[in-house]
Amino acid sequence: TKEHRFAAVDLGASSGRVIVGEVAPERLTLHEAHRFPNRPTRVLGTLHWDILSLYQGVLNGLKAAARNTTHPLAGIGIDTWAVDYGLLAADGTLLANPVHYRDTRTTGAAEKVAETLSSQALYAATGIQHLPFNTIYQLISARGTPALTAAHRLLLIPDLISYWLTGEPGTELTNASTTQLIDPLTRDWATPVAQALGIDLTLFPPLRHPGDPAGTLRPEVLAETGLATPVPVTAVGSHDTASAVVGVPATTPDFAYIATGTWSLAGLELDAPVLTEASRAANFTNELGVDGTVRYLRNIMGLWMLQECVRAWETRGTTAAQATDTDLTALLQAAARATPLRSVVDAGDPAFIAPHHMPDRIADACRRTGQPVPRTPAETTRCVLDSLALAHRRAIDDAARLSGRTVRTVHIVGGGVHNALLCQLTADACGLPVIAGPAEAAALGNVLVQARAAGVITGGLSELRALLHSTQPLRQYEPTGDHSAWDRAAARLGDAQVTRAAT
Ligand code: ADP
Ligand code: LRH
Repeated sequence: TKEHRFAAVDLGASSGRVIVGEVAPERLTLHEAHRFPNRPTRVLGTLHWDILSLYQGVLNGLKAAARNTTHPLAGIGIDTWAVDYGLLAADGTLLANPVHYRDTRTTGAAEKVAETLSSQALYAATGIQHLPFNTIYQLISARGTPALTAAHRLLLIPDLISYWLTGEPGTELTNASTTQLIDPLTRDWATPVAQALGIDLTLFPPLRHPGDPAGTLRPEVLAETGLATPVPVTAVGSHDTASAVVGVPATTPDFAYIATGTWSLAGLELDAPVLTEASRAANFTNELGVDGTVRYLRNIMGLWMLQECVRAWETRGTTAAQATDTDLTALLQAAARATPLRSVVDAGDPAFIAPHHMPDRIADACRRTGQPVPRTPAETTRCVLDSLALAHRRAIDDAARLSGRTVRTVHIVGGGVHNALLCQLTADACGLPVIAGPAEAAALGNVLVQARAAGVITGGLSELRALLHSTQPLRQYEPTGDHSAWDRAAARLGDAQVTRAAT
């Protein structure tokens, strides 16, 4: 059978990549055409995405994909992180550089929203967990700014990249759900919420669904990348986590997933949202998934905590011995030898969202909870990984309880698959087998949705996942150790984590 090649543009908070997937009914192989760093830039106190440099990375990636191919690309799909957006003038000009969700401009916005709409009413209407940077809070904070006042159109980040490639505006549904402006029951705009908050929904172009056509590459993009005309762009699960969940190689229905990268997104795939008060109080989200599914999950700080520690240790100008210790592989080996569960922190705590001073903030949290303060990079790394594993277990237990489901297997996908210690600790904490892989699940989910839309493969999510299971390298971790040690570690954190969302 003939193979078809699809390019996945996958922009994560730590790196962007263009990955080419070769697909035939029984075959699926990936190769990375290009990877580039994603480094936010602070300008006059505001943290921005360097969006043009990211777009240049996309173009370079498509050029590399064109160079390495003997036959033409059958399509392109784009997924990125959620919630952020660019504002356009009527002629399509970008009015301001997109602001990073870790910027502090949204401080106080939730309180402002609560004056018009209670958190109960907001959750009942949208099913979205409270995160300080949800798009509604960004829009409330940006009210009255020159860019928002002048804006003719708002494009979420993947839709912005797609628009620059094709000239065709749209709003892809899975990512639109993270704005907190979508009703998870109708899977359409939550007009009453927008009206109550004075948010103008006409800024958003019409909704697109994963698998819908999203235009073809513009002539100047073809010229710059050397691709043969015409190359279609297809809407995929444009929220990276939606594509990553498609990329979970599950073979049974009783699985939980953890998409690990800059964030850990841990939860279940459901057919319908859970909008109960208990679910709101536990801060679970009902983001929309591919094929009518709901991604019932909780955001956990993720490997961001480790990335920021490493950055702090590097910039502190460490001694030669400590510098070797901050090399990621060496650091993880040392962390594996460190005392288990010596101190843990709440990896769901929004106190860890902002950049800078991560080792100090971790030390403070240990001190506050009466636990030993980690003294070395290895001890701090162990504390982060133990804490992530504990938060993974908590999210999966809570998701199962709140949705009435049973979990027998945990799938880990994303960059954390490369971290064997994190995978093992997660198996130990959950007391369940962990299947780790693929690391590039978002790119795979992106490619599979394109390939199905093009008619190269057929079936629902279980057929797509069977193809992943039979073609991608996976590694299984069995739970080990004394399970009650995790209960005791959880008890040290007290009730602070349970009650946070309810306030
Ligand atoms: P994002 O998509 O959010 O940018 P990724 O899924 O690419 O994130 O995951 C990035 C993280 O994966 C890194 O911060 C790092 O902790 C982890 N990672 C990547 N490669 C390795 C590796 N070889 N060993 C250990 N960890 C790794
Ligand atoms: C992961 C992710 C996550 C969002 C966050 C903003 O990349 O998309 O699902 O909550 O970034």
